[in-house]
Amino acid sequence: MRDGISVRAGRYAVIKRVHTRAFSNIALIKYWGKVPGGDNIPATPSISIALRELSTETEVERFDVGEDRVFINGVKATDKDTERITSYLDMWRELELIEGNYSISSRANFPIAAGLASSASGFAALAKALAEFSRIKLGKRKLSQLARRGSGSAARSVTGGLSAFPVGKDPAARLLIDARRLSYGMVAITVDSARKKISSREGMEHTRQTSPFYNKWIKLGAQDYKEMLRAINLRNLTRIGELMESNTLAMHSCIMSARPPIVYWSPATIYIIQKVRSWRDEGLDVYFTIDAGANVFVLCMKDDMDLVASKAEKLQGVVKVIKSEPGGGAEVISRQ
Ligand code: 2P0
Repeated sequence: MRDGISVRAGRYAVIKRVHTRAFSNIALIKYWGKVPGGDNIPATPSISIALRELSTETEVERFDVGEDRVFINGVKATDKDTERITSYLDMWRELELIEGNYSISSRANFPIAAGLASSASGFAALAKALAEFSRIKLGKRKLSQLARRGSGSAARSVTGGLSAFPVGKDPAARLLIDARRLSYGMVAITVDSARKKISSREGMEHTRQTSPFYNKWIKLGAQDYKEMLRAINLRNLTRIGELMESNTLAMHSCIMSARPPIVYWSPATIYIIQKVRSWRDEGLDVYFTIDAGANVFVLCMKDDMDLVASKAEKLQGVVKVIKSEPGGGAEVISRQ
């Protein structure tokens, strides 16, 4: 037979090892909160830029006997991480997309679980690799949906560039502007690369259950998303940046208002926020955003990244500064 599925089925039997890469992404409009009882469905729509300098490479090898094995940055993963990844493989097996067991080896070129979006690039790279073993050819939309089941933000790393991730029944991210056509970049200013104490997943559930401002945040997220789409259409960096900052602060206010509160920031976070504002007062077009961690990301024109990085490197409490142009979607590096 020559239909797509049987051609794919033939290939499925021969693929043994796949090597993929996906870029991390940082949201301009944040996802924080899930629809209860859903298949990891965000309660807020989000918009992000993938970052070329922050990537995860994943090698996946298939075995017909034995158990799944998981390695992160060259060492055997913790029980918690192994359980999260094997449950994710179970989902693919239950959907009858893949068979057998797998050895997963994932390497990030940046600190994991420290507010640098490691689960986004990690699950996008993994989903991209598993798709190569799938008996059915999976399009980008389906792949983004499957990546989302592993980690919400991973849906956006499948598409890369500037991507929008709406809410809905089984949402997927879609590419708004290709990485090569974007004139903006980001400078990551890391102040604390320790693994965060409360994961995003735990933090968002705690916020949903206890913050008196959670419902307001959900409404605001939807409004900010629409407004950001308009600002992006107009290529208006000032509007994009101002909205990104407001959305970031609203998300963190909601997180801090949970009971007991969660504070992801460190003193250096506030110090850098103030510095970014002062650089703006001096005429630089720079805007900050912060994920579920203490690190600060600065959105600016690509041409201004060197200047922003040199200013950031001089600040007290800064551990590392990474300049990054936008990155593309998840990709296959090799298959055997
Ligand atoms: C975002 N974050 O939009 C927001 C901003 C962190 C702060 O998406 O539970 O790791 O795996 O779906 O994707 C982090 O949440 O959460 C996140 P799960 P995820 O980038």
